Amino acid sequence: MRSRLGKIFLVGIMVITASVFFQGMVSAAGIIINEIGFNPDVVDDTDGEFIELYNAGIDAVNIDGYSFEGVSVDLSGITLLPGEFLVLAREAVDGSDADTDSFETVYGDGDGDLDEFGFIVLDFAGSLLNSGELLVLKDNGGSVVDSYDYTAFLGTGADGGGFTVERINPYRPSVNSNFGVSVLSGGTPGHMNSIAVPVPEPSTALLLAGGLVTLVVLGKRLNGCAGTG
Ligand SMILES: [Ca+2]
Ligand SMILES: [Ca+2]
Ligand SMILES: [Ca+2]
Ligand SMILES: [Ca+2]
Repeated sequence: MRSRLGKIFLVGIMVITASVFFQGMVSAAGIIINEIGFNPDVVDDTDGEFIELYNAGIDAVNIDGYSFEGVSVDLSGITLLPGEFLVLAREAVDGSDADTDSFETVYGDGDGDLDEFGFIVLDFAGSLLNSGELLVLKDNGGSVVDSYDYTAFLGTGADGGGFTVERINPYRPSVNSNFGVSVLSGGTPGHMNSIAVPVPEPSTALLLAGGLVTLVVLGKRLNGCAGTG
């Protein structure tokens, strides 16, 4: 028969194991792919496509040298503070193409500058394929920071219907079940997603505290039962 001390020790091991497991599920890097407008409705793809990045971590992240597979960006000198958004637009301000549309004319005031935005807007080179595409964000050492393939949203409202693909919980992994179609027309570039449910993962500290309380309560109960043989 296992002793009381043995039972307490076993529960303690289970709590610590659970803590380590859940800690592994917490987003480590902080910078995430948060929203994708791959097939806009009111403007051409060349004018309205965008990718939104978001710093979901607790530290500022210098993303100088970060790169994308799928599109080309220059993130020189860019640092994202916790809770800060960065929008990569296919055409931030109307440039040399024949029309007069751009990210700024759709989401801003159309005066040809980016002053009205409270977030950084940069151009990307390339395109977001309307047949689906894997986007991979890598740090300056080539390690994958985040990635997402939006192919699951072909044929939805985000595919030429005026909406975008939004991440639901910024603290959860970039899997299809954690993305959905925006409920706001045009999406929410530079702002909290319209379908966001930003619920942090349980931290190790909280789990350990809960585990210690469990141990104390269990220990008292076992001690209380000691006289019954
Ligand atoms: Ca244009
Ligand atoms: Ca402007
Ligand atoms: Ca497109
Ligand atoms: Ca957004």
